[in-house]
Amino acid sequence: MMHREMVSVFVGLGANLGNAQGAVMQAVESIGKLPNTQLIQCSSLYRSAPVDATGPDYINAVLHIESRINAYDLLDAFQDIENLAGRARPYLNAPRTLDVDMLLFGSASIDSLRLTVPHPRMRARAFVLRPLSELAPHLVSDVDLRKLDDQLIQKI
Ligand code: PH2
Ligand code: MG
Ligand code: MG
Repeated sequence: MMHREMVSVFVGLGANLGNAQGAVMQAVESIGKLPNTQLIQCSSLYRSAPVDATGPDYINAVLHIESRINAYDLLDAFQDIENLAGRARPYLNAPRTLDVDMLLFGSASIDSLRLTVPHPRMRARAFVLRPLSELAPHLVSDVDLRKLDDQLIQKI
């Protein structure tokens, strides 16, 4: 029988419209119900000022899962979850009810029209690196974190 290997995946969650905290928690629950997928750990929730964007403060978190789903099917599943949360895409970086981003898919480097992994902007964003450093301190250096000290973010 074909049996894909388990891959360690880090997922960025964000929301800044409606019940943002509820949407992030619902996303964790929905991702946990995906087939052939296990929740490993969710970071603390953070409140953060919008970066390269406008609108209300965000609720952000990072989720660690292990999954046998391939990267593109997982991306489809994340987009279904965003759509169920009422995600609209009126313009780039518009305020959103839910954003589910693939940050890391094992050690894979993927650069296609639909998907770029590692996430191209993750190292520039405190709302990704701070929660990621809780789950995987070996993936985030203090130097990386200190460079982002000017970004407003608070653990909640
Ligand atoms: N997501 C963006 C753009 N800016 N800023 C914060 N604080 N949190 C986000 O999740 C976020 C953002 C595009 O996805
Ligand atoms: Mg995003
Ligand atoms: Mg996104």
